[in-house]
Amino acid sequence: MKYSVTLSSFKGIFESLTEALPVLKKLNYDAVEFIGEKQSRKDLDSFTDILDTLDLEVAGVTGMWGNVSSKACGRRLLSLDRGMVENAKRYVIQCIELCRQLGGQELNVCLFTDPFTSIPDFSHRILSHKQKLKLIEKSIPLLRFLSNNAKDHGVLLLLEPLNRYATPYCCNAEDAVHVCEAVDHPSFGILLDTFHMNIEEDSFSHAIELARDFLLHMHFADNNRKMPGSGHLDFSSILSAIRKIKYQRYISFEPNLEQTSYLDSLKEGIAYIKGLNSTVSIG
Ligand SMILES: [Mn+2]
Repeated sequence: MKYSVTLSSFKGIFESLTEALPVLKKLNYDAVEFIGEKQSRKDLDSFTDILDTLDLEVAGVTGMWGNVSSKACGRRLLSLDRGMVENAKRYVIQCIELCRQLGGQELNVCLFTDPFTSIPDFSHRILSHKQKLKLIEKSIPLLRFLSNNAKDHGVLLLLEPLNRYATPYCCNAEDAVHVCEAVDHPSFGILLDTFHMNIEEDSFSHAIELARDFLLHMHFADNNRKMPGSGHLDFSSILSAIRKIKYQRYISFEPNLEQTSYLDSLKEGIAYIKGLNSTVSIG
């Protein structure tokens, strides 16, 4: 198992992303997930130079979707406005290119639509599951097109189910598997995130088992979006389930970090997961 951290977690902590790299190396992380936003050639070059010096890998690129920024709000793969979909398509293509340049393996996509059609469905009772699937299914040809682009660049495109408070479209492993089967492309798979799973899945192990043929990346955060061990998620059962399906790809931590405590959180979080992983039983 290899361990990575999303660089988006350091927002507000460091002025430059490169400052996080020696810290992560010192704490024995293997890799980082780069932020899916445009970078200057100069910044990218200095970033890759430091990675090489420290012998750190790039796991992939974290797609910036939804309300994380004003730009991200306009990336709507499920929009009814073709211009908006084009915008999201261009964004994915740029991130695939960025991922290739950095030697990363994967980019996550999340499914958002327009605010006027997406009445905040925080209860999952406003729109029926059938209505949601119908809109999601419209994106299949585009997802297949983007998977071809990803394949040409040696990158995997991974669908990440989010919880209902982010988007009501594709919130669990079952919906993601449905999309994967329809897209039917070797470069298209699934990313499961324990924070979102905690809200949407009936059971961690059932969801992991369900997604087993497509599961190519994982985001780890506790129920409070902090590092594992800071909340009450049962990471032994999560690790046990991913060992059972012989998942051997990255565990990428995606916590909210604070200026005053990020060092201890990163140190304790990885120690906690490594400790559980060495004692957990399979199954
Ligand atoms: Mn995530």
